[in-house]
Amino acid sequence: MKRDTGLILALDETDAVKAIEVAEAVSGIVDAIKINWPLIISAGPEVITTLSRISDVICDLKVADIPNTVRLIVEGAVSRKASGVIVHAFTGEDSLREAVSAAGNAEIFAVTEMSHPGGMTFTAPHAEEMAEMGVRCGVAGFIAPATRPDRIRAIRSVAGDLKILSPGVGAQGGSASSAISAGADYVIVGRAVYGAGDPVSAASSVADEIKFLL
Ligand code: OMP
Repeated sequence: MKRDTGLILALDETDAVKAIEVAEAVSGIVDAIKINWPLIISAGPEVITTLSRISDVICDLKVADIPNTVRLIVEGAVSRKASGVIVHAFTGEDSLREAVSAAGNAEIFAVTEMSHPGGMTFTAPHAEEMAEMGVRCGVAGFIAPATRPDRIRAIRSVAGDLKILSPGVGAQGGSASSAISAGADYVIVGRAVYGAGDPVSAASSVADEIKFLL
């Protein structure tokens, strides 16, 4: 995945036509487009391949399952041209290793701690342990919360040179510049871009905010 702007669009738009329009409009500003269940359920998994012609696509499937099921899901996403897949780390080492092996040349990003307040209850207390495990398993990087920049710092101290992608900017209250300053390589931004009246201008303003920090 390139790192020209440090911005990843979270395309949770459920109208497939609008989603493709937004993806095309911001493709020159974002380093990748992350899609999650809302778009995949409404548009079908072919949307992965369609979007891959516009940008690198990260499939945020938050995979959390036994190793065999993890393999089947990751292989399915990669065969449709996903460049990356997001999986939960809490499922443990065997599932995480299987994800990395099934991904081949695609990248696996492991969620260590979720960005919403509920993420503090069960994920945050174990986030560093999960990141250590992720390093051992060969993941490409981690998802760490822009809503809590101190926690990005904590994950960076374990992650070494691996990538950190931070959601929670804008609609969830986090700031892009604080996340990058705390050690994130990319910010993931959804509603503040695709839900804006002018998504191109919204994406540009996030990119401008962080360009001197990358
Ligand atoms: P907005 O809140 O609209 O910017 O969207 C954030 C995106 O990041 C959504 O697609 C979430 O599912 C995703 N996300 C989080 O918000 N928090 C997390 O802890 C992890 C993710 C993720 O894995 O991308």
